[in-house]
Amino acid sequence: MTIAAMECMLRMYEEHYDLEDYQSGVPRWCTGCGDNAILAAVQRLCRDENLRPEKTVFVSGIGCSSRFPHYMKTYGFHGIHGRALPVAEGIKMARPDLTVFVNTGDGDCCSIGAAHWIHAIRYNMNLTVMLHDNQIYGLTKMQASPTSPKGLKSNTTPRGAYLDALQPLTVTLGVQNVSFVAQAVDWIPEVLYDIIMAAYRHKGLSFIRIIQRCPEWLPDRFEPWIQDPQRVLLLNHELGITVSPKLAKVYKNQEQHDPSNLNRAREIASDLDPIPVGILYRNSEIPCYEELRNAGQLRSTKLIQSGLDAEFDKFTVWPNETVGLQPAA
Ligand SMILES: Cc1ncc(C[n+]2csc(CCOP(=O)(O)OP(=O)(O)O)c2C)c(N)n1
Ligand code: SF4
Ligand SMILES: [Mg+2]
Repeated sequence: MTIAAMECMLRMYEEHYDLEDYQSGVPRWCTGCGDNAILAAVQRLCRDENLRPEKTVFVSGIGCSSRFPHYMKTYGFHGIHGRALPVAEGIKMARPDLTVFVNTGDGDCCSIGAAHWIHAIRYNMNLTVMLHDNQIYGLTKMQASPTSPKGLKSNTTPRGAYLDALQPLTVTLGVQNVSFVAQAVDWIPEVLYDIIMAAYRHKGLSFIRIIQRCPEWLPDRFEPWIQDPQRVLLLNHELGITVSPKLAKVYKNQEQHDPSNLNRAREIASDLDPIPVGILYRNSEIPCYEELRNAGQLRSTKLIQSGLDAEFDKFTVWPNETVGLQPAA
């Protein structure tokens, strides 16, 4: 074998990643927490797409779900409550060559971070956003979130939540420049994986609302839907996701939904029961903000270096030239 062939084989070997190459630490989530299923699907995706760990970033806010970057052996930023999206946008703006994922909770995204969420949809940067929606503040021990169902008793709503829940899908589908909206549930891992994969491959901001179980604070919340597959509406389409025949036998309630149909997507999103699962909307024609601003140009190493030098030089205390050097005594 020639040296060139050996080098080529070595590179192929080095550039092949296994699941362990993306796994970091032991997740501290509760047993049965839906975040575990989301993590498993994402690690599988990274392995299957052979994502280079040093070119991949996970950004989160604060919450149980926002611990996500700790469990990925990639770059990560466990950020500030509600600010996952602007941090991710900053990263993508400076380094459009990186693959950037965002993990955010229903409190993080739809409460304190709601303004960032709306503007991120409009900016349509090439990010994969996973909303871990357990309909409760998990980390801080059971306060109502905007997506908590009406009547839910929690530590902040002891008489039951007064308002109808905010619907993340209808909100997202109403924003200018929306380009990808999907819904998944943590208890159908095959579809969860397919949806995250489709979102990752979409160019533009892909928003996935993942209905996520929190057995600690809302133990039976989704049990009626888990026990009755008829209460899940699978969106099956060649332009969306196609479900396996095995799964189709269990989840018989299906709709052939063309994800380019925005009006139908909005109607589907408004029907809460059965829970729609699949890709509601996809439009690859919407321009990404980072391309409009950077015109696809990566900043050169030299440019980055000179920018950093300029920043550091701001704090330099220069010797007073008028004093000059005193001759040694
Ligand atoms: C500025 C600020 N306000 C409030 C908090 C307290 N806090 C931490 S996590 C959290 C809510 C988390 O809920 P969610 O985003 O739904 O995540 P989950 O824990 O359910 O995954 C709150 C209110 C904080 N850390 N920072
Ligand atoms: S409190 Fe709920 S959301 Fe947090 S780790 Fe436990 S089950 Fe998951
Ligand atoms: Mg939550």
